[in-house]
Amino acid sequence: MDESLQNLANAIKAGKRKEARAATEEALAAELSPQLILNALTEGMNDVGKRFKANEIFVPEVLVAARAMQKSMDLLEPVLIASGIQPKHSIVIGTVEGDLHDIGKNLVMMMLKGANFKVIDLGTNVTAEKFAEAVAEHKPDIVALSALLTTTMPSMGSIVAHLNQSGSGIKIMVGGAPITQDFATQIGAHGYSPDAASAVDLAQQLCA
Ligand code: B1M
Repeated sequence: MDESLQNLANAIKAGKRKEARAATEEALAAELSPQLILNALTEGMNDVGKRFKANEIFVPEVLVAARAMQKSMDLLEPVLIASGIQPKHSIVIGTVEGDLHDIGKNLVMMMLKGANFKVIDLGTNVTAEKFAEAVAEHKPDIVALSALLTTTMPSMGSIVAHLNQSGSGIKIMVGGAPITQDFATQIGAHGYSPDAASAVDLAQQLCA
């Protein structure tokens, strides 16, 4: 691997924003293919995801890695668009109606971006109608719902029911601290993941 790409992957793994930016600038100045740069970025975030799953690192480290990834992505995104390299899959994500917690949802979003998903973020307190409108507008592969409160779990159930009844056939994945696989199955979601790294694996499985 080119030295600047190795530096980029390492900077993301270590959560070093300035280094990630500098390595991306270096790789772009050397006219390396945007796809190769994206691969280095993804490799960095994959490693972060694996270590997070293995409890070797924790939320703060993942957040700093995600920020370093974003610094690189800010420079890379226009080049990727100009060169016609598009993410293969897209996801609409949001925290369900009544719920304002978004730290976990944002972490999931950053990991998905790091795995080259196009992510449309609807924010927090998102109603079933807003999710359905976003599905009609963006035609994503997946809708991802986050809930952090036991009191908003019923809201998650209603949104899944609404989307399943809409006839769009959209795949739905759910997560958040009070959510379990049993609950996900019970409300008719297509997948559940306990953390941000597993959310990427699940999204990839649902798109396969
Ligand atoms: Co709130 N809050 N909060 N809160 N808050 C909790 C969740 C709570 C457990 C605290 C407690 O009592 N111990 C409790 C819920 C209890 C319950 O329901 N059983 C609680 C409460 C009660 C409340 C209020 C009702 C308090 C009040 O006003 N009386 C209120 C509700 C507001 C509302 O939403 N309507 C409230 C408000 C807030 C703040 C606004 C102050 C703030 C949120 C700020 C923000 O998000 N921008 C806040 C916070 C920060 C927390 C705690 C402390 C931390 C949550 C967090 O960000 N964790 C939390 C207690 C705790 O967890 N220690 C608490 C870090 C984050 C990375 O983890 O979100 O679990 P998490 O995400 C993980 C996984 O769950 C998973 O991946 C992430 C990373 O691995 N995941 C997904 C999440 N979404 C996923 C989606 C997926 C897949 C995986 O696929 C789609």
